[in-house]
Amino acid sequence: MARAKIALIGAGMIGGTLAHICAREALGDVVLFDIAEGTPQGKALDIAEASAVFGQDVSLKGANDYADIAGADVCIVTAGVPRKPGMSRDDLIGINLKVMKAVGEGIAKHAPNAFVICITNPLDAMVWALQKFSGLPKEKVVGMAGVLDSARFAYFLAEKTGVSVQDIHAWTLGGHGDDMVPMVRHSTIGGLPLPDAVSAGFMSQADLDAIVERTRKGGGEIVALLKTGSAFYAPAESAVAMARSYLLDQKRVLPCAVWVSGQYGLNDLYVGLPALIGAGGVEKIVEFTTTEDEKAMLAKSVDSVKGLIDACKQQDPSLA
Ligand code: A3D
Repeated sequence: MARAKIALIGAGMIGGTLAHICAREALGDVVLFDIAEGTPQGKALDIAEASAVFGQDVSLKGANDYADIAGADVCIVTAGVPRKPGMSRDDLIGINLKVMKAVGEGIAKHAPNAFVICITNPLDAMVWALQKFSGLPKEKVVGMAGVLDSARFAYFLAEKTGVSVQDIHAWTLGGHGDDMVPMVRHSTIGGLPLPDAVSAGFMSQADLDAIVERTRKGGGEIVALLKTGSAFYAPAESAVAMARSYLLDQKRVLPCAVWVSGQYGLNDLYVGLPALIGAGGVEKIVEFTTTEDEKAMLAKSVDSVKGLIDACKQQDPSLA
């Protein structure tokens, strides 16, 4: 059987890391696409040479022409610019919206059957715009943010409690901004919901509150340390988890930015919710029970997403 074809649109820090992970685990043949000449070719060749050491027979190609992504099964989009210190994700709209238009048209023309994972920020607005520009089915266009935000939440919990990351299940819903919603009641340590884990002495309430706050600001913490860009290892791992679930029909339930049509009382936008990802793309959105507090936090986060979408519509009237 032919290997899957994975097109990585954007060959920067996340794109290169994605290519390396996909090749190492032979998830598929990889095409790295970028407007910068030489960068995708150089990274593809470097990883192809590494394949003789890690021992996988996948093909890697660098490209500056959309024709090279033809027939891709998965497209992962990181094209655009990342944050620099002092910038919010929202500051990126002007540049990245234009990039989404070019990328959406390229995917529509050459890989219309692909499962598309957007990573470009501001995520919830860019995935919305990418779906509009590409015209691909909404269940085949998703955004990666929740897996990353939830991974940060899980890691901080593991670090504080000393429990293996494998036995921590953390959920972060809503938009990918500082008002994202870490779901404390639905996240578990060894099966214990976090409030019960506090009662059982795994950590104090103050520790848990600090972790929730650190999770919300997790992206900014890395930007401040790196100074020249944003996180790339954990974002790449997170997107590969989503691509793998689609390609292998694993039907994992992962927090992703998905199109809502009534779930959680929301309509007509992309927002981070638990989604079952299988061969059909987003096959189901899982609805958690929510308290009044959780509903209010989600509503606040959704308001921020709506604000970003309005800003996109103002910048590009064809989206209105
Ligand atoms: P970077 O290393 O700058 O790579 C971006 C690449 O996009 C560069 O190689 C550019 O040449 C390329 N590019 C620019 N315009 C185009 C175009 N029109 N077509 C094709 N390629 C183009 O950035 P990065 O890889 O660190 O980050 C990429 C994006 O992901 C940024 O928008 C980040 O803000 C975003 N990001 C999102 C998350 C989420 O959790 C959602 C996390 C981390 C980064």
